[in-house]
Amino acid sequence: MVAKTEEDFNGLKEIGKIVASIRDELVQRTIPGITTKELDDIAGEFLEKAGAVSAPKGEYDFPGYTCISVNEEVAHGIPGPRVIHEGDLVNIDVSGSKNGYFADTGISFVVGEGEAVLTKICDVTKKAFEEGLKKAKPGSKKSRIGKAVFETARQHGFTVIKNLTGHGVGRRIHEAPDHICNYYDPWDNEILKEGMVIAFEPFISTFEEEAFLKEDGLTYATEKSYVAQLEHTIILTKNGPIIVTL
Ligand code: M2C
Ligand code: CO
Ligand code: CO
Repeated sequence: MVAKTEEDFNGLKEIGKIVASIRDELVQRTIPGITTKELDDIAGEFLEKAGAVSAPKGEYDFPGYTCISVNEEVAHGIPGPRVIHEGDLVNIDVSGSKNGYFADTGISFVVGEGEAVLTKICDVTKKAFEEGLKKAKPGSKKSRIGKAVFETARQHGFTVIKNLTGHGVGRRIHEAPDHICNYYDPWDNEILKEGMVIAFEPFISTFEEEAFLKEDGLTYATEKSYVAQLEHTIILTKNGPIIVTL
């Protein structure tokens, strides 16, 4: 969507704050021994208390309030009996709606002490997010965001997952612009607009560049690569980006 009114800004900020606080709560509670279903149930309670609706459930009938992806899983991990262990790479992605406004946020992190490469990939993902964000300006080409993400990944010896992208958000969970690529697409001539609302989500990978769908038809995974994601919902303005999911 393109946010124009005070109501738009306030609506987006309200749902942004809700999903961000649930994301942070789940990260805090991700300790060895907990299952992904237990974490998701907590998210369900918090969403209800806040008067918000899970976007995966509400929009796609996804079997979870949130998407929780562990190790080889990259995105759309289905909450279930999987037990979290020390050293796991976990991604928690929380998206929801309230009063007709949607926000989307996610983060990858290592549970306790893990392999050094896991911490590195999470740090590089944050860096790639920051570099991409610098290019997220009204009047600029959308493709500049992906260029910055890809270059940052390469500088640190990593690459990106090319078939998972950011997207427009606001009145729906996924809306125009459909793809905010994490690499440079020379054919993408779209210009970012004042007030445009985007979910920017770099997926940084150790080497594979394509995630495949598991047999469940929902979960994206890689064969052998580690992948980290960081996602925020952002309103683009001439005075700088407003990150509603901080
Ligand atoms: O938009 C995402 O960040 C998720 C979608 C949840 S709906 C099942 N919040 C996403 C993740 C991976 C690929 C595309 N989109
Ligand atoms: Co998301
Ligand atoms: Co998203």
